Amino acid sequence: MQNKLLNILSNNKKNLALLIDPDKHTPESLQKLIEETNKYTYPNIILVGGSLIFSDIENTINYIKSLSNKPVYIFPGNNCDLSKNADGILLLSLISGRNADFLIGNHVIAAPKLKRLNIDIIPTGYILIDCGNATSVSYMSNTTPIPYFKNDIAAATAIAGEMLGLKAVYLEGGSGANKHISTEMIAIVKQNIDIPIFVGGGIKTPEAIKEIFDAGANMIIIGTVIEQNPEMLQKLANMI
Ligand code: 1GP
Repeated sequence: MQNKLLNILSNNKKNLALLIDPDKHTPESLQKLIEETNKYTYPNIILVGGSLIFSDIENTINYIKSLSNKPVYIFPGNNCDLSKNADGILLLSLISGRNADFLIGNHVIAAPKLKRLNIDIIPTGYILIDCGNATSVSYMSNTTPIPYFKNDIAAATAIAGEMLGLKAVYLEGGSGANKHISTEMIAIVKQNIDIPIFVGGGIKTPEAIKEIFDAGANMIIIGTVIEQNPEMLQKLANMI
């Protein structure tokens, strides 16, 4: 199980992850969406989570696993979001922020349980970028995102994450962002690090997916556009 996601990332130049927010689905809508996802090679990864979740994340993961063979990774909002039935977890350290709870505090609380779960753990530098609108993740984490045009700060943050031994960085514009992170910023981060780059937040069109992969993303995360428009799945999948 260990390093399963990193193997997938090293074998595929382009990866698309579908983010499922458990609170946004009924069992029926989730079943429909997962069955639709099963028709295509992409998305090749399913993430489950969000900044604040009312539902039981484990039930959602079990349900998805009963319907799909695609790897399911936890995208945790805090140390409550754990499940032994996930394939793994993006262990996010919010390195763009200066809130110790999200840099290391939640990790210390989760670590003993996480060790017992024996799932694939991906130490991920989580970097929030201000894409123009207030986001749940910024509010919930009590951190200030990096300004949209400050490519140098984003690059330096990513370099520091790589130097600290993190295995990937996630450039996050925030769920439902009006615009996605600029391709200039993604390209500059790419020039400066060798670990995989994940990009999410406000990505809505096949054209945006192409531009973001061209800029150097290894994995793109989409959520809101599919919640609002499930038929977009085929168009986005076909772009890859
Ligand atoms: C949010 O990056 C993800 O954490 C996905 O964002 O919902 O805007 O696609 P969207």
